[in-house]
Amino acid sequence: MTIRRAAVRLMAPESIALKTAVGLKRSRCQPACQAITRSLRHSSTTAAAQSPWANFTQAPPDPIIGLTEAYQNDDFPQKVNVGVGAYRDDSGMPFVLPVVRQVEKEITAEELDHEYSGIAGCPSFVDLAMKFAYGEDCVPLLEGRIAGVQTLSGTGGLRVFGEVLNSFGHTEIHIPNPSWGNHVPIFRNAGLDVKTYSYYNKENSSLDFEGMIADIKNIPEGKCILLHVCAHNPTGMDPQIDQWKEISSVVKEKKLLPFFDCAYQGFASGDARIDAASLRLFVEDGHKVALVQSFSKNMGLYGQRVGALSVVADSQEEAQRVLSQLKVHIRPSYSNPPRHGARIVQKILSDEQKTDAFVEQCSSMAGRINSMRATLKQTLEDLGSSRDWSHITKQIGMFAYSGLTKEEVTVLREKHHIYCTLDGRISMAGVTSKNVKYIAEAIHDVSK
Ligand code: PLA
Repeated sequence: MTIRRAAVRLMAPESIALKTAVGLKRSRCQPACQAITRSLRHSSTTAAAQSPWANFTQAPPDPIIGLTEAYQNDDFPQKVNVGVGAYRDDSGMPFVLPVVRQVEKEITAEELDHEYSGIAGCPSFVDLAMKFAYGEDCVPLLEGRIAGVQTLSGTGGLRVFGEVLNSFGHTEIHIPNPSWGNHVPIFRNAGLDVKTYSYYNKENSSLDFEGMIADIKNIPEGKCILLHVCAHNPTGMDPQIDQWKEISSVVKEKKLLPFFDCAYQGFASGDARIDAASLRLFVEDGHKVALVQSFSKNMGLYGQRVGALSVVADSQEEAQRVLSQLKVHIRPSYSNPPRHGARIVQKILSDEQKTDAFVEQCSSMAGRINSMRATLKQTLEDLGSSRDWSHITKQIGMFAYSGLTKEEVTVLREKHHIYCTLDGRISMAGVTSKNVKYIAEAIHDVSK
């Protein structure tokens, strides 16, 4: 249905008129009308033959965002969207953090202008975002040797740094298997070859730590490795702190470049202030890391596209050179980032009370997700499911990596109108006390 709608949207006005004309009942279609139809058919054929887009094939829908489109076109009353990782309250509605509402009012009252940002965005936002991730006592931050820019959320930061890597001689990047689906096209479009290292053991629904270490040891020296700071998407399995120490020492041994993606700070432990432990450990170990941060999920600012990219350098002077290169890539890409979302984050993180309120509100989102994990698992057990669902509550963050097969996911979608990604990832953020029973019954039905 999505494809059909998209096709109509793309149709030239004359072909829509043609469709309408040929759709009229034969009895009402007088000779004059038939003549119009003939002429329209002729002109649309000519137009199609001349169209510069004639060889544009229909692309498949995006594996994640495409689900939202399919969900929106579904009229089944009990339909459920557990595709995209966007938080919903217990009534299934998008949630705006009260502290975000509060600062938005303050921003409106200030009657600010809409001048361009600098290429690197709002400097005070970038400073606060970096403090939030690296911690206030981070030595490279205190020494002024971290280059940072505001980005078009996490996705934009990943793309910019992918391009920068590519222009400085990197030909490949190593990401976990599995990883967020969009990592592959982002880095490929930035000109990098995307390779994977082991991360997850499907047999026991756990982190494959041994496989991970073995594969990292096999990455050629000097290559870039992408690591998820916390609440790994899609598996919900993170290394423990001792395991991070081991990863850090192997990464150092192989002189790899660690590139951290931080999209869920606050959704792992529930405390946004301590969720960046992996990143902080790497920085303490002396790695010259790069980091991409997103405020989409933890501050619920999805559509505002607010994030940051930062790079730890050896010296202030080196950080300045790195910064200049980041700007060189941003300027021809989108010139400079939008202001509103950055103003919101800046106002929250520059005020202790507001930061506390944010941490608490983020923690309550994480708490609701956890309670839904427990209810989903319990309901599946109560229904008599013979499968082991213990991983649902072992996993953390926004997603349950359910273990459902592609075929089961397809039935879930077609028979039960429940939309999750084909790899069986369920966005727990879309599970509520009202739909959890329906979801559990449907999962039980497809997995019997
Ligand atoms: N990195 C990871 C690991 C992510 O999961 C996501 C978003 C991003 C970066 C980028 O988010 P941003 O650009 O909004 O900051 N992943 C979502 C949404 C939540 C998506 O696919 O775009 C997901 O459903 O996986």
